Amino acid sequence: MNHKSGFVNIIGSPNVGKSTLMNSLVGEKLSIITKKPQTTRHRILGIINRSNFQIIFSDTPGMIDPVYPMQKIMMQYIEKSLEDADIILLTTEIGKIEDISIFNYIKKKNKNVPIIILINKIDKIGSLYIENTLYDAVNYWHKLFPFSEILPISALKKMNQDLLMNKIISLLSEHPPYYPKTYLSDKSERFFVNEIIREKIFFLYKKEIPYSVEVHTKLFKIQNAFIYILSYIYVEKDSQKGILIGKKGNAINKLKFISIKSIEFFLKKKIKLKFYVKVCKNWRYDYKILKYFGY
Ligand SMILES: Nc1nc2c(ncn2[C@@H]2O[C@H](COP(=O)(O)OP(=O)(O)OP(=O)(O)O)[C@@H](O)[C@H]2O)c(=O)[nH]1
Ligand SMILES: [Mg+2]
Repeated sequence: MNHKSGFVNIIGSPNVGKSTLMNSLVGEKLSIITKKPQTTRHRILGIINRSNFQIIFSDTPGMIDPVYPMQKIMMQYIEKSLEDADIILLTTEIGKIEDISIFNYIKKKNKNVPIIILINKIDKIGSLYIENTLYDAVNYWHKLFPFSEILPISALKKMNQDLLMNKIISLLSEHPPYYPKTYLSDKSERFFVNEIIREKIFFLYKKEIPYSVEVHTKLFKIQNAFIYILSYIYVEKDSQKGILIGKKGNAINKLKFISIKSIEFFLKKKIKLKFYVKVCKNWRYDYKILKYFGY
């Protein structure tokens, strides 16, 4: 057979660079990336297919103590990822003080699956003004996970990426591919459109707006040279609707402009994009609505 395959699940606190890492490993921009925490809300698969192996990476939301139903569902994705992993890439970032309870939880849940500790963002070391930063971090992680390999990386600058890939391949078991060899992800084009628009909302709007927004693409129709896309943008309050649209529609026009560029780049096709902004009160707290949104 000589074919390896397995699930390599990326887990860690918010904002440590999990999505950046998955995109970099897969070589495609599948997950959205922003400077703000709690960007990723779903489990997103990114698949590498080669003749002799298939690696199924999972990007997951950042681990937090969940407060409202959407966050509770996000944490269920992590729980599932801990359960079905063949390898766990436990990701942290240099200089970060982590919440130990999270790691005790991972240890408790882990069923003897190899954990590789990734200390990300080591490209920042020079600018952190902390002596022995990396040395201290490795020591710290070694005490917490004495049987785990620890690898300093930079997802952004692709530092130690080959080393990581070789390590992953060496740990994978022989298995036929789990997915057809042409698959890149488990998510639909509509999902990626929603995510790209959400990324632009994180980029353009401040404070609670990005966290109060959900994007739901209702129409995705290929016709002649174009894809016609209608996306609903849901906010939680009337006041947020006003902010999203902006004076004379300035803000939403800007959002549309930058969204079109990115969606066309992703789909490699010209699109016609239309937005509807709707108020959906407290959607983050309503399990029925969350289900409708695909959570
Ligand atoms: N300097 C540096 N920045 C990085 C690196 N990796 C990620 N970042 C930055 O860290 C921020 C968060 O990156 P993400 O990939 O969105 O982090 P995440 O862990 O997926 O975040 P959540 O989805 O919110 O849990 C972004 O501004 C990235 O550009 C790295 O290796 N070096
Ligand atoms: Mg992410």
